Amino acid sequence: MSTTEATRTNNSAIEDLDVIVVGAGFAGLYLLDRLRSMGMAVQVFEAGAGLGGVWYWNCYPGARVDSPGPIYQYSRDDMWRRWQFGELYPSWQELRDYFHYVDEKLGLSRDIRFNRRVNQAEFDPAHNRWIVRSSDGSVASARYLVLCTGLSAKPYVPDLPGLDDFTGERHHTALWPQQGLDLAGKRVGVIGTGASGVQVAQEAAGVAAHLTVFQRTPNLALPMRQKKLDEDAIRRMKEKYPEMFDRRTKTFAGFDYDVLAKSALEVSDDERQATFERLWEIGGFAPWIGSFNDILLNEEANRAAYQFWRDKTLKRIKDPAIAEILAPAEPIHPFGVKRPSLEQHFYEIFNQPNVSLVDLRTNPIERVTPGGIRTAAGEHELDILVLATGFDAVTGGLTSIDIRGPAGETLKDKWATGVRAHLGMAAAGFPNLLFVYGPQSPNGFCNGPTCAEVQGDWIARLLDHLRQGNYTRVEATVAAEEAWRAQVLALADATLFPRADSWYLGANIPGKPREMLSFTGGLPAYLAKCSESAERGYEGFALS
Ligand code: NA7
Repeated sequence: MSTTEATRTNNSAIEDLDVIVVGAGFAGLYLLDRLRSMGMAVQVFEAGAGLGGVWYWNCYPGARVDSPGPIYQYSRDDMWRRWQFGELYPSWQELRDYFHYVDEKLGLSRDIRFNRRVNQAEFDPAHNRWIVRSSDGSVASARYLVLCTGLSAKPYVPDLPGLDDFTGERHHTALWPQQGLDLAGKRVGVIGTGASGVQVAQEAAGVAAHLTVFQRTPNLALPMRQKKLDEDAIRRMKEKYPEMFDRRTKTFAGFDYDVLAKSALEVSDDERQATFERLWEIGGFAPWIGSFNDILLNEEANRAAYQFWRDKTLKRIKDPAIAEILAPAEPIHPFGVKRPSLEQHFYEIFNQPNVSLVDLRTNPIERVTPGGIRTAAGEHELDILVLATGFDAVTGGLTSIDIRGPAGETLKDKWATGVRAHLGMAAAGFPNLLFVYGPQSPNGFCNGPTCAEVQGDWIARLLDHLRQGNYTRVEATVAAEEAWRAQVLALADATLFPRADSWYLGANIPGKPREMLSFTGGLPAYLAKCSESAERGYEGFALS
């Protein structure tokens, strides 16, 4: 008898479901509602105590989404008609309110098991079902396992010497105390200047006795252009929502604007400058993925964008030495090949007397001490140490679950030398396992709710097709996933993305294979591939 059979035989309390969805963020909740309405027995298992996925975990001061609220929500008419965000870029608190609103409307919580972290999943080939074991001791079985763990489910804490010796409060931004932590009057240190570091630094600068920002790589941050949304503004915006939601699937990154159909090098200097200015005034990601079509492909075009960004940024920083660390004359990597953060007053904080910047390139951390951080230039005394050091992104949330296919191979082992995931949604050797925002899908280059809906719909249709045809097993083929991998990597090689050690490439994690983890061909091209497979009877998948 196999272990899975033994588990089924010995555990009479086992829950038998059609589908187990892991994660109660945008993707998991979308699928719960969609599959439930198809009459399937489905439950969501969620590690956190509440809804929202990243918006449950990331509750540090200043945490907010980098997409405008109107586009960062479900497109269903009955979900947005009566809901309104109060700010253009909603905070984590507002996003949690939104999730509660959706829950109230759709009654999702009754099928969600909170505080249940999935630790292990093993495929039982005799019954074509997954046996899923969780942190609360529960064992459940389901025909299909759909992982909606998101891009940022596994926080990364660097192995800094002495880290455990620190006697003050120390928190990773994604594991922030749910009850909050008062930074007022404290000496706060922030390691990392990605989106989380920028956001927490902006808040800390206003209240901390002293804030020390430890920067390894400058963030080429863009103006957020945050604003409050009043009733009138919302009413006007809502008139355009149907059109906006329709456009989401037709643009490169699932937004309501697209890359320009022009090269930065084919226009006059005046036109280029005027375009950069116009996009800068719009703010958000417009200067990044709404800009000329060769910014992320051509070095010269990219350098023009960098120069524009630098000129704008330098004007905001008083001390030229600090300005050179934050916006160096010679870029450390091309513009936009690490995800730019959206900032509100990040550069101005360095003009304040209570804020200092440490350039870790010239002055690296020697060790963390009980009272702070020691660099070659001396000790920085701290009460609170914030680790804004990012994530083992895209794959970390999936490979940290012990997922075993019928041959006993784990997903972690399979991907140890590089990801293979057909259409970014399924892997050969792991039948009946699907993932949303998976590696080699548009993930990091797609607005979250857009991706949740389009991939969720594709998965729902696949499961319906299997049910109609009385199939009990679906699995990506090796040939299909190898071809998909080759395509994803070739697309990325034609861009400037390989030029930075970003999480897009897994290059922020020591020892992780360095390869593009996202499909960079744009959402419309990706969706065309997904539809093509479905129309040809799920080409690239073996159904049995
Ligand atoms: P990011 O964007 O991965 O940023 C992590 C930051 O932490 C980045 O500045 C890193 O510097 C820094 N880091 C990581 N390890 C170290 C060590 N050992 N020493 C010093 N600094 C370090 O994560 P975020 O949480 O800010 O944002 C993640 C995504 O969430 C973001 O892209 C948005 O999609 C929202 P580095 O650049 O590697 O030199």
